[in-house]
Amino acid sequence: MATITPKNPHVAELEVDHYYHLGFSSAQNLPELFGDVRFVLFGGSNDRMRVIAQSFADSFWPLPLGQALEPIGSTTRYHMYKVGPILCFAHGMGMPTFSIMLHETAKLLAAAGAKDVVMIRLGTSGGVGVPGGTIVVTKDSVNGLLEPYYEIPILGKLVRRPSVLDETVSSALLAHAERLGYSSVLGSTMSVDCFYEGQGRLDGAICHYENKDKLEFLAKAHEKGVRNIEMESLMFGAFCQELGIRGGVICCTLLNRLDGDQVTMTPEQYRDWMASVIAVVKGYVAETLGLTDRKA
Ligand code: R2B
Ligand code: URA
Repeated sequence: MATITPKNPHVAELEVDHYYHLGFSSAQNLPELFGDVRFVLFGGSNDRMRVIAQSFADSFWPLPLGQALEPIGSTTRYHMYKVGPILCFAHGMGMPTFSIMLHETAKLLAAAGAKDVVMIRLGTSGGVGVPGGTIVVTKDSVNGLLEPYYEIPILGKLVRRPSVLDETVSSALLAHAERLGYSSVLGSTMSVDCFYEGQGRLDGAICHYENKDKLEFLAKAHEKGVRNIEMESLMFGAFCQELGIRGGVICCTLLNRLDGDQVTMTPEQYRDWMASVIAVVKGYVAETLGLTDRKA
């Protein structure tokens, strides 16, 4: 049974470690509060993570009559829910905000002594050569130059870290998606901090290239195995890999970027596509923890 081990000797020297953005600290009884955590599910929006947390509660850990799900800790920056041994977090958009949350969550779970934790990002993305509604499980992530590493300037030096997701998690997610009959694919994900120019869109407020330039780039990305584009998996994969945390990324595509840039699916399509991602992750969690889905 493996616990998370931060690679930072300085943390042990802190009398109290304040997980400032989460609204918890090591002065609390973290083993009691979080020692049982086995899965951490991350997604972009507060609303979506509430829906996901509620869905896990309904299936596996029904709330006592009359009680409602409430976010825990500080809600200033992120909403976090705990349902049984599952933490559901909304990480916002882009790698910088998500990175803060990951550092603090990893330290908190390490201090809590949580064991064999699997972290999964459930998200949305733009498909590359696959239609809207496809499930893409990320094998590895590349940056906006299609290079296979996450780059971060640290103390004046550019540090590069590879971003390969855990093979056992990825293959289990893909197997569950296939078992449920969803159109799904394992592929590389391009991950950037900009939704518009960084993703080669023609519909931002600034664009100094033409449609043919965009299509040439996307064709090159596709040739290199990229099947979707989003804004977090590169940093997430690199973080998990660096700390030896088993991490997975599963996204639905909202559109095929070879056909356009505007996101125009209907609310019903969005709901159904996200529901398929949730169903896959639920299947995986149920299988891992030996649970029966009361709603299935
Ligand atoms: C997917 O969707 C968001 C942008 O709309 C972003 O968080 C991402 O990765
Ligand atoms: N999220 C992204 O980052 N890009 C898309 O095209 C759709 C969702």
